[in-house]
Amino acid sequence: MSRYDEAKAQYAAIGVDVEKALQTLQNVRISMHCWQGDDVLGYDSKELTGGIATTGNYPGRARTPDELMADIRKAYSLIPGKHKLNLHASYMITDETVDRDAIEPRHYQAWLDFAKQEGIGLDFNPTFFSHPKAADTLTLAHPDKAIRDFWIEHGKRSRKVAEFFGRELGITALNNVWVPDGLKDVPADRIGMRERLKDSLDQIFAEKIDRKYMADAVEGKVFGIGVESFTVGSHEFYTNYAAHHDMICLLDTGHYHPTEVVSDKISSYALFNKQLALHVSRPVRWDSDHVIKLDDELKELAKELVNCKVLDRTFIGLDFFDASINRICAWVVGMRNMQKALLLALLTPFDTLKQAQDAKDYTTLLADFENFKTLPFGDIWAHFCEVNNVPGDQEWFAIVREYERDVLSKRC
Ligand code: RNT
Ligand code: ZN
Repeated sequence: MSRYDEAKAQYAAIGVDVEKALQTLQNVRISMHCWQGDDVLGYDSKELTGGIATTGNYPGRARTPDELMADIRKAYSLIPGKHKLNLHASYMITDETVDRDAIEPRHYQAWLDFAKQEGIGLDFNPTFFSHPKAADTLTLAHPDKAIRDFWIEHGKRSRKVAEFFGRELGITALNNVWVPDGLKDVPADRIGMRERLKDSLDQIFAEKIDRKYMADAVEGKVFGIGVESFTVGSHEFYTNYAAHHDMICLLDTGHYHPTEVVSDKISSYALFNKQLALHVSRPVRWDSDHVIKLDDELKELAKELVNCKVLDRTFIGLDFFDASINRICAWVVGMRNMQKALLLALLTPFDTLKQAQDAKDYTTLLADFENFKTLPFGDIWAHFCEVNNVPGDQEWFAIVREYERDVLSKRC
């Protein structure tokens, strides 16, 4: 008997159908964020602003679209399954000088071609940062109408790019709006700022676009660097905005208070929303955007997605940016960890556990949860890698090192 067959039998003994779990995992597309590859720089700006930051200067950052595409391809070759790529507007590929209020789908044609070649989907994000008109960390809530109008135009055009991707690829593209707007110190007038943000968003979303092609999301947060005291687009602001406009409130796992967890929010969103969207990140003491580890919260998050049965209506995207390590390694570890967390959840016999919970048999619950931890999950995961023709956990890293030696280290 192979290790996989033995492991499968052990899971069958606790009532888990491993084949079914693997089939479900196979169909989950995770959106890999292009911005881990070049430290969130993009192609139309020189520095990262907006209250987010990368730290470290590990060599090998992708400096051009060709380098970024090559690196993304390398990463995909080490990740089981077919996924999505998450693009930011600042990654337009064109010889023209195009300001953000002038972007058009054709400026992203090269990414569409790339997606078709790779058999992946695309997601999109307007870029409301790293731009002279966002230098004061104010965009859609800016007191100056001319600045707001510039960014409103950018927001409208971004939806068109996302729609183009969705239509061309036959895979719905998520268009996620995050703005950095906030203040360093305590505001005198909170509501005025929020009124302006609300009005700007109303203009951006005024045009109806078929949700089959493009889904709108808005992403809130607690604070950013330099805007520590007040964030216009807070969690409450966007929860309410999204609910009133039948759109998605995207939850970024790094955007809450330190003891607040997104895993606990999934069930509530599941009950009241058609679709959910996530930015999976790992906050370390603050919104630090570390690469996601297979830690308790990631497992809990995946557990909720599976038990709430929302996997097929959740846009799962990753959002971390670490410039202190090999960037391909960052992607591969993050993507594989997200998949591992989902697989662990899919291998959990929720029906049995629910029965114990409803019978108030918390003793069984505790024992079961702990005993599941030593089931041969690694053998199932190894099989999943094998059938997807990608290297196993003990093999992929050598390939990243080789690519680092042959390609990345030559980028100086
Ligand atoms: C910032 C948000 C946002 C960005 C990306 C680059 O705090 O998380 O999603 O990280 O759009
Ligand atoms: Zn995010």
